[in-house]
Amino acid sequence: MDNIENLATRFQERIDAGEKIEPKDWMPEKYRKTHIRQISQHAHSEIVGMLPEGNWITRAPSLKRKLGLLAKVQDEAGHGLYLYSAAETLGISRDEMTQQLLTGKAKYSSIFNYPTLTWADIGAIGWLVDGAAIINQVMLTRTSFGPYARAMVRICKEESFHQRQGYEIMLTLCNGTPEQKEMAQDALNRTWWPALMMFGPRDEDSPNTKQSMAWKIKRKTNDELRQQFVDITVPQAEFLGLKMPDPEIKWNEERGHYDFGAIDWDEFWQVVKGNGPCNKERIAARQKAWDDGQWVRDAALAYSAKKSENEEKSNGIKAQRSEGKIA
Ligand code: BYC
Repeated sequence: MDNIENLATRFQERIDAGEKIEPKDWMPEKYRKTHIRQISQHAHSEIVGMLPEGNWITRAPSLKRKLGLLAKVQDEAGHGLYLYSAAETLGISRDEMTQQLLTGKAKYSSIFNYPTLTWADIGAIGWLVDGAAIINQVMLTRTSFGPYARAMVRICKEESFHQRQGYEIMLTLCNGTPEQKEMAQDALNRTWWPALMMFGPRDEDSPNTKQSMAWKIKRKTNDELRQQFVDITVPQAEFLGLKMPDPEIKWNEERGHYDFGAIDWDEFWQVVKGNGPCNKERIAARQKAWDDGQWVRDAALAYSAKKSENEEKSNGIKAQRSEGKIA
């Protein structure tokens, strides 16, 4: 009989060898809990993330833009559903995860607690928010838990369409009237710092990174991914002819990276704790969706109870027939 220590050693050997861990494999309790936390929070982010963008579906400036945005928002719903399913393989139900979101026990990405004030915000979200998400999620296609890694492959393909549609909106605005360009600049100014915060706290303030790196849940640290995002995005802003809202951004030849200014970590933690500009509105919207969906859940449960009752009845009749009790 294997003791816990042997199992844990064997588990780490599998991780080190690059094997995927599957739901029925033995895993340390903390590995399971970390995944439930991260995957469910990721799922909540996808679902809550539909709200700021959904706000613009009826006001998109053309049919083409409306179709693109509708498709994107529907994709986010799909991402949330794959991720909830991946978390369910670890022994938590969808209802429990939803309750954790509604009661504030589970977080969702800080970025979705900011408002979308103009159409340019839809461009900035696609370009910067999906751009940041891809950098984080490409890493997660190589995460050690099989269902999470596999969900990420498809999600990344869709995110890359989202990023391009956002960048194309920005490009159109930047090639438009001076007012349109100003709108794009304003959206960049407001989205830039919150997008950098998406990667989480600095490595030295990140309590989960060390263990998550050892278990290959994370393959890169928060700061590494943030730097990668800055390096990719600054030239894209230059191509748009926009000014980065950070006077300290400068190419550092020695490091081979862009240097950038200090992030306002007080703002980040305030938003994470529920005090951002839209936290209350977002949770109220999710609570309303949950309450409005009660009749659907009731109907589905009633249908399933009736179906199993009918099946039991028909199995009973079949059994009596085979025993010759009835014709
Ligand atoms: N916002 O030790 P750390 C999308 C929390 S959606 C809020 O570094 P970890 C999209 C963190 O949870 C994409 N909370 O944590 C959708 C932890 O608290 P708990 C969303 C944050 O987990 C619609 C504490 O701070 N992507 O693309 O090692 C439309 C300490 O942090 C944030 C994902 O969810 C934050 N930004 O690393 C458009 C990716 N950052 O849980 C687009 C999956 C940190 O201990 N998640 N916290 O109470 C991850 O990769 C990691 O969980 C993180 C944080 C890098 C986010």
